[in-house]
Amino acid sequence: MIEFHKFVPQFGMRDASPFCLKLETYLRLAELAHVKTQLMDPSEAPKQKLPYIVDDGETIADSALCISYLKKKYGDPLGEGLSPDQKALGHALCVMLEERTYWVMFYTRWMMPDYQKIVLEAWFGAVPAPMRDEITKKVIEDMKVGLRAQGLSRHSEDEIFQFGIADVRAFEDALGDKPYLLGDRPAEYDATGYAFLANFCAKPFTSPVGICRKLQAAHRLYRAGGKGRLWLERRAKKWGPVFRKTRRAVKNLEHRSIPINRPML
Ligand SMILES: N[C@@H](CCC(=O)N[C@@H](CS)C(=O)NCC(=O)O)C(=O)O
Repeated sequence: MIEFHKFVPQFGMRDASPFCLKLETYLRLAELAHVKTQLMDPSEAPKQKLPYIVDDGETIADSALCISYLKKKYGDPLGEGLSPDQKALGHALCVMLEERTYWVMFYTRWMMPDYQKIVLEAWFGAVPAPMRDEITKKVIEDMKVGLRAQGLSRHSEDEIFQFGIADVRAFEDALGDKPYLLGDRPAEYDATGYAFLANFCAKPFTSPVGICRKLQAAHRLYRAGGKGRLWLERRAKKWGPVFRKTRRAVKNLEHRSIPINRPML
């Protein structure tokens, strides 16, 4: 049996990590039986990141490497009938979401003060006070170094959101009004698409990217097309007031400088 190591459910989602939600969605779409181990701390993971799987004594870390292993070992039912150019499109869009758009999400959650408070409370709230302050300070400092090395934090917040909106629009345009990225049947790329769209639309986090009307429409389309194979994420009611407050703040930002409903870049 495949052992799937992921984070605990958070913020009304099965996983607030888009990479874990991607792999969980893939396992479900490919109908691969698995058992879940839900963790708070990825430091014991083979690459100190989640997700990873253990199968027949073999450990594979990284969602893309896991999917590639699973396809080799159990077959590729989601890839049947796809042409090389369809696969190339799916691959390129997923790499965009994972390697660039992800950082916009990361910035929103960990660098915007209102959300930073929420994620720190969710992940480190149980740690005793003096130690908690020390740990969270170090975590945020390390993240800042990471974001600077990656390059995103060298831009203004408006520019960061412009990148995010351009990315999700590219994905939405490719999705069009089809139920899945490449047509009527889900492909592996829909696991990534769904995981990122769900995470961008999730409460309490929002940003000009998350409230982009087209993004929400694409997410709705996925949920409808999924007919239970992809999930309708639960609404996290308790975050309502924070969501409303930050949504107002984001709307002001939108009016100030981000032409959300007009072509950008
Ligand atoms: N490329 C990896 C990315 C995994 C990843 O970045 N996971 C994050 C959560 S979204 C993580 O475990 N971070 C913990 C850390 O960096 O300490 C994959 O596809 O699995």
